[in-house]
Amino acid sequence: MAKFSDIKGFAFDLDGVIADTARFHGEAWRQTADEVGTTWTPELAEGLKGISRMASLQMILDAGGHAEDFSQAAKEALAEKKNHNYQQLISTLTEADILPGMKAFIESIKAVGYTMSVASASKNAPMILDHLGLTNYFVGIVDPATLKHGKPNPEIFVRAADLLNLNPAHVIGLEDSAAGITSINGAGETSLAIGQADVLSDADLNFASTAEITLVNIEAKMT
Ligand code: B16
Ligand code: MG
Repeated sequence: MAKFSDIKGFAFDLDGVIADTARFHGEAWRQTADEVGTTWTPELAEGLKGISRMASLQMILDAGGHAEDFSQAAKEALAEKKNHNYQQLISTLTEADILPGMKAFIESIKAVGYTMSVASASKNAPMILDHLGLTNYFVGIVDPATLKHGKPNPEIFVRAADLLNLNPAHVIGLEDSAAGITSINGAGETSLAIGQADVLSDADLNFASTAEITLVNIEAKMT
């Protein structure tokens, strides 16, 4: 693991790290699972975190043994419907939906002079950051439409370090998903996980909730 004094920037996942939107993705995918006849389980819900829209749909179809039941056009229609339902759920997001402690953490990073970028698999990320009033804190947002591979591939966190103009060794990546932690580790960044330590055991640093994330607490875990 890097030393805290080596750190110069932060690459943030969005859903489940900055905003409490992971539950809205879950709610919308649960409707899709019901529609296609796949049983919704906590394990399926957890495994979908950080996974791109079409790959998530495929996981839901596979979980119910329905991989062969839908044409490509029918799959695209299901994904479109899920996104419509999801956008309805997030349409009322405001600054109050920033996860506990994250606004203060982002402000403290800015005050110290570190840079920040966003590494979200979500095509809705720019709109969500706008709703939350956070867009201007970040030097850039990786556009997931330009990626060859989604999480757990390292590509998105490598690109997030590029946006910061930093070697990944100088970056901490923050994630709430197992796929995202694998992506950060593969990119050569320090991985900071938010959530259950047993599910996210590959992370360099584990925090149970966003409320505990401060520069002081990160430094303490890195020394
Ligand atoms: P969209 P993150 C991910 O965002 C979500 O965790 C995942 O549930 C979602 O399927 C994916 O974005 C794609 O989102 O359908 O809005 O493009 O956690 O990487 O910020
Ligand atoms: Mg996430």
